[in-house]
Amino acid sequence: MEKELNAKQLIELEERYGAHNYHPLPVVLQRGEGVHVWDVNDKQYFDFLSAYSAVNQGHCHPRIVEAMTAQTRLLTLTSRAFHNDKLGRYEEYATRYFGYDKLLPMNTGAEAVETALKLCRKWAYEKKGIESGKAKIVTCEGNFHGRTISIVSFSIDPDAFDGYGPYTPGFVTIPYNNVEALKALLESDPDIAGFLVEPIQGEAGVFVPDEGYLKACYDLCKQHNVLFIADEVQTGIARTGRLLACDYEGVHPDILILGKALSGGAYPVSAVLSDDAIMEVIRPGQHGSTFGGNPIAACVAIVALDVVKDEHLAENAFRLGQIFRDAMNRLCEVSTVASYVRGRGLLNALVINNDKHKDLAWDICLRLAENGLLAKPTHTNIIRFAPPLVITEEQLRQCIDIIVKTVREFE
Ligand code: IF1
Repeated sequence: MEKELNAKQLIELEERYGAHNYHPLPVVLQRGEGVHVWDVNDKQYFDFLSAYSAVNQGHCHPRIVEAMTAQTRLLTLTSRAFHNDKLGRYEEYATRYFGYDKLLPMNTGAEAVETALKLCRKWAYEKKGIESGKAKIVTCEGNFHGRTISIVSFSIDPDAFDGYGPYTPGFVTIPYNNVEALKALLESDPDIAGFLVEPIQGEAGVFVPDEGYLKACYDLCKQHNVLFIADEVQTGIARTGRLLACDYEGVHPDILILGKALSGGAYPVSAVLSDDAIMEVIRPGQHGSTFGGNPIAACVAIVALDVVKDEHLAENAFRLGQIFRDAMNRLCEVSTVASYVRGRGLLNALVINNDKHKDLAWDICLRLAENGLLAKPTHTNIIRFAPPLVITEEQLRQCIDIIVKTVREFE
């Protein structure tokens, strides 16, 4: 039997033997179920981060765990050197679910973003006729699409790119939520192959663009034969109150990128979806990964998507998100600490006024943890609140009370 270690000792192990690429809250979790997680001292918390929107279906959803466990006992991995009896079923299910001809299975969100970039470039050379090596992909200031060298090459956040040069060329960055900037670029540069965008910028602090922004950009892309590529790794799978955040504007991306909650947080599963005219430019041996399309991922993703529909998670996120933002707006009206709230569905952020005390948001999150709710700041003064979408109205109202009570302690 392993020696019992307390929270402090477990944190010390990570400090001693683990790379210091994160600065976690001093909470050591050991169990999760639905909207709750428990630490090693058996203290219960409401999880308001959901592993950055990977656990939309709730921690350890029984149907997802069962599907994963059953397949794990049968066949875990064959590589794509051979077929397996689950991949085709998953590809059929997911392409019908989202309305595309084809799915390319990967594992992490960044891998799926990289796959979409490669697909876009290859399509540009083989179908649009851009000169080989000249394709450019437009990205937005404030973007977050993962941590690979090519992806951080188009980040504007020094924490993301500093020290990782030389950078991958072929990207043009324009302001987010600015249709005119995209219009001017597409009218002036014939070598633009694609436009990569988060329908809501999560990491930047839950920036919801103006109504009509996505549709206007999509229309411009159509006019200029440029691929509209939506990164819905964080905003997808019902998080924002619709199945996809693009659904709010009736936009059907040319390339759709999914990850995180595609597996309900049980297993790394990501995917790129597109139609034949685009997907066919990648032929055997031109892209892949060891784990991409493995039978566990296939089984988990089917059930994770089923749960979203069966448990009406998008509708729940839409309705409870409105209750949450109304409550936070009422708090902001009377608070000197909470400035304003923004978001859609159950992807929300509370902007903290940290003029007097730079680390106020961090201190509020520490106190929230003491009060039984886990959340973490992004960009110093923004606290993201994103519970699992299975949360009930009663639980949400309990959490609103915890947040209001905690913030008022700092007035
Ligand atoms: C971290 C936040 C960060 C993503 C979007 C692709 C990816 C992500 C829109 C890559 C990943 C994660 C990464 C994690 C923290 C979290 C995150 F935005 F969600 F808050 F970093 F900004 N597209 N986001 O949000 O997916 O490769 O991670 O599976 O890196 O600290 P991944």
